[in-house]
Amino acid sequence: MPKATEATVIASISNNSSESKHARSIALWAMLSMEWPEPIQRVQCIAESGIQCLPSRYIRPDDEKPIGHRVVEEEIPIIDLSGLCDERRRKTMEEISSACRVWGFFHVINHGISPEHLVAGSEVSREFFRLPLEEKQKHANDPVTYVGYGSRIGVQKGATLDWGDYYFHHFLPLSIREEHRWPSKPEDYRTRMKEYCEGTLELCKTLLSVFSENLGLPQDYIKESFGNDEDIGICVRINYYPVCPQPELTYGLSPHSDPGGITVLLQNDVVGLQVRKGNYWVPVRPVSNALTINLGDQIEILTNGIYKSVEHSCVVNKEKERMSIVVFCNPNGEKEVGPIKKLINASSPPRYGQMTFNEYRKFIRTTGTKGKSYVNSTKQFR
Ligand SMILES: O=C(O)CCC(=O)C(=O)O
Ligand SMILES: [Fe+2]
Repeated sequence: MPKATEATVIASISNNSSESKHARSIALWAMLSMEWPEPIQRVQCIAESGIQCLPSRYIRPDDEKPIGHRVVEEEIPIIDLSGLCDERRRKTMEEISSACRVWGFFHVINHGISPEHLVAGSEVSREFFRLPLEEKQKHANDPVTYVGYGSRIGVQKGATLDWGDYYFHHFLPLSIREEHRWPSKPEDYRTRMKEYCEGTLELCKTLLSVFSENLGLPQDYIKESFGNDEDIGICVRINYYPVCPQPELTYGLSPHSDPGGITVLLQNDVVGLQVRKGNYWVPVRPVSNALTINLGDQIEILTNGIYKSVEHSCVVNKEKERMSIVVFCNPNGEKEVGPIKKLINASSPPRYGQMTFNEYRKFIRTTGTKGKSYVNSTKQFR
């Protein structure tokens, strides 16, 4: 297999020929078989050492610093999902349709997951990051599967890093759940997280059927494009953003769109998430007992761009650590995803090519977060 360089990967994402797509695929594979390019340092350890100045590898270039963001205080929609079950159904469906088209981001309340399960999921996640370093290190992850305790996304040597640690693992399909790779402490982590994931799975199924109906498709259409009940993808990423001595110079998570289908976010009460709206950014303020939904690249591709994945980023702060539990609902990794045929016609030709989700997600796992560059690079121009 040819040896990939960072340059070949970067060059191939901005070129759209079929040879280049093939080259991109080979390059991404080759890079993924690598180790992390530099020794991993835990951001939590750096923060707890009491440093006053940010180490240079976390400082973004001037034109990428969050202080360059124009931030506008708007509210993303809050949608009461209990309305789907009574006479408000039509109105609620319309609210979801409008939120998907205008924002790609919305809060949901009365989403079916009890406040107790939200609290339990948050607590076990928080407790994991309170464990001694040696305990967390037992689960250190690698750049091939990403499963475990991690501190970077992407394997580009010398890349500017984000100010955050995370834990990533799968819930579905069962064949890749590998529960022994979930945190073993706190002791009730696995039970609590399973309950939380079961709840989010039901929520995602409901949303996928609403999206289908709103787009004039049979109710199960998008869900079945993700896989059947056993092989749909559900994975968890717990993000931990320690306090930061110079938050104006870095991100907890730099701008990106999520590569998958639907993202369900539970954040603690510290504001940090921002969503891009045109040329400005809107803070996503936590709403009590709500979950925040955002659309990922696979929904943009399946809907042929009718719904768009939306760029977002997280800023950090000097006083308070921030945490989020993110559940990603994705197409099964082996399933080819492309624009849904029923959404294509003469005036709306296919705008994206076909690719399996496993192949697609190699991009972010290789180059790290890069705005919406990958989904844009898969567009077919006619
Ligand atoms: O921490 C957050 O609020 C967002 C996290 C996120 O965007 C992600 O994990 O993809
Ligand atoms: Fe994200």
